[in-house]
Amino acid sequence: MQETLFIVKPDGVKRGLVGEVLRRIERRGFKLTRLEMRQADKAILARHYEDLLEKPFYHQIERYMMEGPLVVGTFYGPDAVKTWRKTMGVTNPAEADMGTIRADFAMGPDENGDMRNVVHGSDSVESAEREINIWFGEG
Ligand code: DAT
Ligand code: MG
Repeated sequence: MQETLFIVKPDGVKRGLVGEVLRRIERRGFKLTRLEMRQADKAILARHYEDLLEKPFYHQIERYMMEGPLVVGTFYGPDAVKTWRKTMGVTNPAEADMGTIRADFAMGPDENGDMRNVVHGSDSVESAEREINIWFGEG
């Protein structure tokens, strides 16, 4: 069993896709363990996306992820991390396989270059542990 962290990003919340995302988690048989609506700030994003801080597009990630409330949660089940990454599709929705969340509900970078891809998922068991601690840990 594994636990992973997912986020319905601000575009997903704004577009009413929270239920759709939760449906895909639950109907697969995964068990939700945490669920919260939050407003991200620069500090939590800097921890969450610490690997991307030096990227030229980091300011776009900040703007996108802070433009409204997001929904962050965790679920567990067999191979949860990899299965969720497959369910989301690859980072750029324009390149994601049909049937994935990112392909079904997004179209790729917008006119500002923001990669509006609706959802997040931890990319490894280690990242999941790290991210769960960032969003739901003590400090
Ligand atoms: P993923 O979310 O698939 O794990 P990532 O960790 O490489 O992808 O990047 C995190 C987020 O940063 C991604 O969901 C959207 C944004 N992003 C990635 N590459 C980008 C780019 N070239 N331009 C703008 N935003 C980008
Ligand atoms: Mg990532």
